[in-house]
Amino acid sequence: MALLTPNDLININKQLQEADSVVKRVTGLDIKGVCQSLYGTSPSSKKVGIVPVTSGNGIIGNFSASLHVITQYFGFDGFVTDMPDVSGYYEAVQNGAEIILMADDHTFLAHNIKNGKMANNQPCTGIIYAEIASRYLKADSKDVLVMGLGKVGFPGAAQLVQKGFRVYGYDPDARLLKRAVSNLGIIPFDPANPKKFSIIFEATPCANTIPEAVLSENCVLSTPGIPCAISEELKNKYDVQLVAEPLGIGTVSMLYSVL
Ligand code: NAD
Ligand code: 2YH
Repeated sequence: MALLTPNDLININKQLQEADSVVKRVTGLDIKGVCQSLYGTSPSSKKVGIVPVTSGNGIIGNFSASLHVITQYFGFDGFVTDMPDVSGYYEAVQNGAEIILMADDHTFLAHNIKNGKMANNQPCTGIIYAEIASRYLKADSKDVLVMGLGKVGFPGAAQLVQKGFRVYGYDPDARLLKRAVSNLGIIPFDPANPKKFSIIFEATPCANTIPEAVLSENCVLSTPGIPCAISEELKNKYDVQLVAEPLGIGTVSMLYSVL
């Protein structure tokens, strides 16, 4: 399981603003607009308690502070508890939190304690990045390439299938590729026999996963994967519309999904 580092989260507000402007250019909507349309909900400044968690590898510098910035950026009333763990949870509820955000090394959850709805970061991240990709205004066909069919990639691929896209998928893990073919009906993508795409969704923990042969001029690459799936050189060569941000887009997807 890849963990975020404090470096990934430097100046999250600027990273969010930049991501928002690419999302607007790609889809015609900002990130909030995509969430609203995807989940049919809107925030009305809900109180969100952010609870630092010390278990496993412990607290990640910038993590809770970044969640605070993200909640404010998207119009929620976020606050970070002074205490971590169980005491922090108690403090959040005592201070009127309606939604709790907390993460250990394996699970990052949002729990709306008023209506009981709960969200997991991985599927929510896959779904929103796939949704953004699916809304590309200049797409030249309904063909989409999905690279990585794990905990984030599979739900994203499912979202694209459900929206009627012709989904080509690849994962070097043959079991995961087979699962996506049989459960979702995706078309296995053979890197040795590539074709070009105007929409690509990537969710892997590896760099340079996008071969040059699949890139079309001005294609959209929507990717939560860390590190980035494409080199700066290829991005510039093909004028790729890159949607990539380390925490905020996935988090706001979780929040809208529990309203
Ligand atoms: P995972 O391990 O469940 O899945 C990753 C998959 O990528 C694996 O199945 C692996 O076989 C596959 N893969 C590896 N190399 C590949 C390649 N060259 N081509 C195609 N597939 C390849 O991981 P996950 O939980 O799905 O997370 C994926 C990435 O998304 C990680 O980098 C994680 O840190 C990141 N992530 C980012 C956010 C965010 O908000 N930006 C949120 C959640 C996860
Ligand atoms: O980054 C993570 C894990 N990869 C799980 C998220 C799933 N994408 N967890 C963050 C841990 C945060 C830490 N416990 C803290 O600072 O509270």
